[in-house]
Amino acid sequence: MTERMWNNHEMRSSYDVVIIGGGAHGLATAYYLAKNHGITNIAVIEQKFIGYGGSGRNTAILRSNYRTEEGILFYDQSLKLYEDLAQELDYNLMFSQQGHFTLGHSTASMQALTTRAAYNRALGVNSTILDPPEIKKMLPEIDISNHPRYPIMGALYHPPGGIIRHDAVVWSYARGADQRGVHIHQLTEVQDILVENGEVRGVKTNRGTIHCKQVVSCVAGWSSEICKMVGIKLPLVTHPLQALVTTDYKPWLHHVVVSSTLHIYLSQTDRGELVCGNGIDHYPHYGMRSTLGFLESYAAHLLELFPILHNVTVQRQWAGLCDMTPDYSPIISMVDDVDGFYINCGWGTWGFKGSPASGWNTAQMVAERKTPDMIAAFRHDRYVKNRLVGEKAAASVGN
Ligand code: PYC
Repeated sequence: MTERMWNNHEMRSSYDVVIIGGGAHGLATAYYLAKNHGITNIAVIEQKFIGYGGSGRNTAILRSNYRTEEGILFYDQSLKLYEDLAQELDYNLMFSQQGHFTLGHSTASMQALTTRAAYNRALGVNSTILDPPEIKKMLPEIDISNHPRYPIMGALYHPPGGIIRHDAVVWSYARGADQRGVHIHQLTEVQDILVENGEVRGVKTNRGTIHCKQVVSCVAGWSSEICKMVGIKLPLVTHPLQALVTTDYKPWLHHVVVSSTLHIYLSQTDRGELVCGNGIDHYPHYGMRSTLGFLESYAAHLLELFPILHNVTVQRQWAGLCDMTPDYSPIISMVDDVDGFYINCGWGTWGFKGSPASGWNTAQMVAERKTPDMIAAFRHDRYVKNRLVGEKAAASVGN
């Protein structure tokens, strides 16, 4: 009989910590709480099934070539945790540090990419600028001629960037947490968060009330709804982001390629499929349906970069939700007015790549009841204190 990766448990009437959201952030937080801090009386509650949200819908791209010191150091920690994750969790995560190109098609974007390369290198992250012939050497199928509407002027090349199998990351964090005693409750929907005298007392769910003194919200696109339950208003706007996957082809693309001007990114998995994604849809929405408009515009833009793809077959397309913050940096924060409530959200279009560092630091914050230095800049009240951490320039695509 196939061994189950995690177990079903009766829901206890109380836990030390309840984590809302069974995606990579929630599960990584549970795993590191158990592994790093010995806190195991934890419930992870998920309204659908684990990995149903952004963790199962992203395009599995990893990188740390951000723009701000805070962002670069945080995503560098995340990438380093990813480097050891398959070994640590004893699971084949199909991790491939194949290198990541961000193409520049204008003088302004080349200036922005050059600044990022310099900031990255100053903080020990490997990034460099390549000219079109150097790009062509590594991506022989790319069109570097003057024929496309936006000819390629250069690229930010980031060798440690790459891809991983996203669902395997979710499953293996779930298994690692389960093995350490964490309970994972799927199909469990939060209806309210109980607070008395400014302190968390529990979570009301469709399966009964759980008493606890600490609650962590890791629900990405649904964060505004959960935070409303404890009276916190966040400057988040939720947008869909669409992606697609083709049928499988002989390996020909050996690096991740991103063009912010053309609003596209793509990579090829070890199974041969091309995984392709877009910027966010321009309307705030909670819908997760993909559209024909996306498919048409994506195909047109993709063919400008790679004309050889005129015959590919799309296998599937989908959408996920992105919880966008005004400065494009996440919110990982304690809340002064609600003791025991922690927010982990605002991941925008790059939550998946941040999940190990997010889990690591959120776990530390919960265990020590104080904010680790690594995430001190990501407090929720930075928007009213005018301490933004502007990462828009590091977005893969112009959102
Ligand atoms: O920021 O690397 C990124 C990214 C990939 C897909 C969406 N965003």
